[in-house]
Amino acid sequence: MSLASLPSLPLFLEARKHAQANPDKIAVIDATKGQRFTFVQLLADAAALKQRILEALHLTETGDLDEGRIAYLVPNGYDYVVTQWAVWAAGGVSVPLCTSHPVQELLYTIGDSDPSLIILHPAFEKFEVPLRESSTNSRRSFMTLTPFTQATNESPAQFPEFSPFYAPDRRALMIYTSGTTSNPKGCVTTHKTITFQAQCLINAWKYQPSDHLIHVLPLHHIHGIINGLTATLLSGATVEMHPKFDPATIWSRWQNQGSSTMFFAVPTIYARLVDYFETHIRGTKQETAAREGASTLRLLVSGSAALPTPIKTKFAAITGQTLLERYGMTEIGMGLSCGLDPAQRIDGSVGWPLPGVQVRLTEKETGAVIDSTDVDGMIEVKGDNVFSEYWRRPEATAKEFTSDGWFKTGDVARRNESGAYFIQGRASVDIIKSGGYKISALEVERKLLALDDIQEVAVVGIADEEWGQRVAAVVKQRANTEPLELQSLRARLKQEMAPYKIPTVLKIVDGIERNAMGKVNKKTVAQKYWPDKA
Ligand code: MCA
Ligand code: AMP
Repeated sequence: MSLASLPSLPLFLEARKHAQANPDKIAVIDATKGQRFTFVQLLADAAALKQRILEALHLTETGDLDEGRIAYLVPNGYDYVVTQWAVWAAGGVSVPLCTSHPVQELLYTIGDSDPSLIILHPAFEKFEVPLRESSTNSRRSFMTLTPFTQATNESPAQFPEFSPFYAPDRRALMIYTSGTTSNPKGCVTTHKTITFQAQCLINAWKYQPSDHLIHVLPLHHIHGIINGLTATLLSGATVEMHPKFDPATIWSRWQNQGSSTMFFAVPTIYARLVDYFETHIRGTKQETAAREGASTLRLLVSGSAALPTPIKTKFAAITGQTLLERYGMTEIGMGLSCGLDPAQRIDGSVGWPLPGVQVRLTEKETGAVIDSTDVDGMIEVKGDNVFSEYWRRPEATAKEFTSDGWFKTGDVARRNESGAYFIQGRASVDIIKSGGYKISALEVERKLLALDDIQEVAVVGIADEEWGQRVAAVVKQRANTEPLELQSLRARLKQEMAPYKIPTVLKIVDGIERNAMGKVNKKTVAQKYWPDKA
């Protein structure tokens, strides 16, 4: 079998089917490159890069990474898709690195996932020296990616050969997620899980080959990878990839070119779209075209954090679109969703269990299953959508499952008579959701405590219209240190943490109250300093 063959994974087989039905069918539009890539070219480029990866790792004989991890730092766009598909084609586990992480955090993810190869896109050249050094020290291979370009009529892409499918329970993807412990954990899913997660959404939200997704989400989380990229390509639709979210670009795309049909985003993005419309579009010549363009989209989904009713209402008033809300988590993909039919979108609710996903509520203290309606309980989930393990953390994995195999999400919800779920928040105050990102308060505290001038700290999430929650730090400084200021503190932390984790609110105090056990009660702290936002 040729080294550049593709295993018969459902994703690749479907891509081939779509390409055979329509050889000109575009899989990816790369907004940064200004180029379009067919499904045929995507398969061919993935197969070629697979071969290069195997050669770089001297695996030409076996032709199989055998679940070896490949960490890659590639911007949102066609090169990202090819890299991810090539890793899967080579039988490896894909570890996408976060493009907004400073080097410290990249090195943490690399150290923890222990990849055999790091792939770096030239757009991140500034990281080459530290990442190369880390690979030399730990005998990892290092590769700089040669960006791909659109095939031409003179040298059209050719279908690669296909080889048999390896076992579907092979590990495929590792996404780093924060929990109630201070260090992010690698959440591992298999090909079977990924395919289920994507197919389940295709069935529920009826993705079609005629669909066209404008993709603006980061590609180191489920929302962007599964709902956005994988489900769209599995269904034979086109994904138009932008490097990041920019409200002006989205409004202009909706306004001028009616081709797009789907948009997936977090509530902060919808808040920004509303804001941009009010400040730059309302009352201008573009207003009618912008409203009409947005109103023709087939599907707009909001998730990753609670959607505030005022944002939902304002967006609907502008576009005539009722956002579809759904609930998910890195460990389960998507679990609950409102209906495709707008009549089945209940305000404040994330809907019903998706097909094939089992969801139940249990009592926090006893674990007893709750059958009644309108009672708060812990959400637990079971099904082929659920992850396999936290990488190299068997105890942490076991802790998150009940003895009868349900995954404990840590989210609190209640159900109404129709079985629709209403999220009430998280059981742990140490998990903050800001801009759709999950942040461990303990991780931020640990980074702050590492600074010389900080003696004590409590990090809490406080309510915020734009971000959902903001990361706020209550700090006691060491004696005889210069008064801390937010801006300079943020600047220092930029070396350590992704921008979204860095506190944007700072309160300097003389002491942080503790209980008899010496623990800080975060709820009391938040209420004391931000009574209307706690
Ligand atoms: C960035 N900034 C912030 C935050 N993030 N300030 C307060 N709170 C924040 N959370 C600041 C930066 O420090 C910077 O400030 C300025 O805002 C611009 O930073 P930038 O990184 O450019 O932010 P942005 O582009 O404005 O990003 C906003 C965003 C982004 C587009 C909403 O956060 C985003 O893409 N969020 C999506 C996250 C996501 O996909 N989550 C899914 C995971 P300065 O200039 O002063 O430095 S959850 C999931 O996958 C599950 C399965 C699910 O259910 O979906
Ligand atoms: P993550 O672990 O980063 O994937 O984030 C998952 C968490 O985001 C869930 O456990 C919820 O707390 C939250 N979440 C996801 N979707 C929603 C939603 N529609 N409404 C409220 N919270 C949500």
